[in-house]
Amino acid sequence: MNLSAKDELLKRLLLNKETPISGQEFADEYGLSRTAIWKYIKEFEMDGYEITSIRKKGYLLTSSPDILNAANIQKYLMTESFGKTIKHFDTCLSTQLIAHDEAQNGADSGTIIIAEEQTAGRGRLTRKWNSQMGKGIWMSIIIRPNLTPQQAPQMTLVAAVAVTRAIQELTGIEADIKWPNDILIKGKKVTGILTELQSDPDQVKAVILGIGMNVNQNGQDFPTEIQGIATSLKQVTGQTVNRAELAARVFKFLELYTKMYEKHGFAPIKILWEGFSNTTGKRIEAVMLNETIVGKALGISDEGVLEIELQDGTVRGIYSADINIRN
Ligand code: BT5
Repeated sequence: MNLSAKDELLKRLLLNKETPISGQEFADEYGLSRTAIWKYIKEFEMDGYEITSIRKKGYLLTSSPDILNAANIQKYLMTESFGKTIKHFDTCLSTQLIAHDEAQNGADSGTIIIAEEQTAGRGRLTRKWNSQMGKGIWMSIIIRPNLTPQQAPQMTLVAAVAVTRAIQELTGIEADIKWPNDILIKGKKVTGILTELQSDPDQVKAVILGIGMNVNQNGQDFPTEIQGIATSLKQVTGQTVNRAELAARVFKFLELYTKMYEKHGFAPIKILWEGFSNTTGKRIEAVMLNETIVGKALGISDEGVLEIELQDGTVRGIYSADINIRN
């Protein structure tokens, strides 16, 4: 996707911490004047970036206010273990890939892999996840709960409740959860969750919980094909949201609810989840790999399985599907 010249300039400054970016070359490349570039630099400085100008060489970013590195996030941390280890990347293919490697190499539960940009961010199945530089929170959390592989999909619901509570606490916005992994605001997706596993046949070794949160995008920042279905917290609140603080809140609730889940099972999570669900009681369509069914969503079972009442009164449990709400 095409970034605006201003976003592209910021991206280059963020990615080239050693090599100055030549204002003249950038101006030539984009057909802009030197003054236009200088104005962008002043705007970045107004936003809290510190930029040094090196004579005859160009601009170098020396400090950034809104970077998701350990130092910035840990300022806000309120947890025992989640977020104590944070590995931050300016850019990567997908934080899921890195987290899988880290988990394989014995990373502790609560380890976070977080990136400013993903160039091959992924959703469920083979879908893509748009992860623009500096605008969202793209992270994977390694959790080692005591679970069987059959129970693991419940971690998606634990994470959905944690994200929704974090958004509510920081911004006051009540988001909805659409089973199983979408967080929506006014029907548009603000966060997606991807739960992957490393497991023995009867014991989970690690849950790799991928969370993608749209935070500071403007509408036109999204690729056209998702502009109608995606939203960001900035679009909803009209204000830039502090990503580091939001990430720390997510860790707080994730740690709290993971502990609650391990200690008391799924029942308390189910109660919280149902309070945020936008599906319960509605007529929905569940699109699965081999079939699509329509019925009334009754809610989730004690295992986190979505229960749908079909026209003939029978109840079907759905383990994995895309849900569309029908009238
Ligand atoms: C998801 O998949 O919603 C899971 C997304 C998980 C992303 C995180 S980011 C950190 C970690 N690293 C990764 O590589 N992934 C995880 P799914 O339910 O399959 O939804 C994917 C669909 O959402 C796409 O097909 C698009 O229609 C839409 N989409 C893509 N990018 C989006 C965005 N930024 N905001 C809203 N919708 C988006």
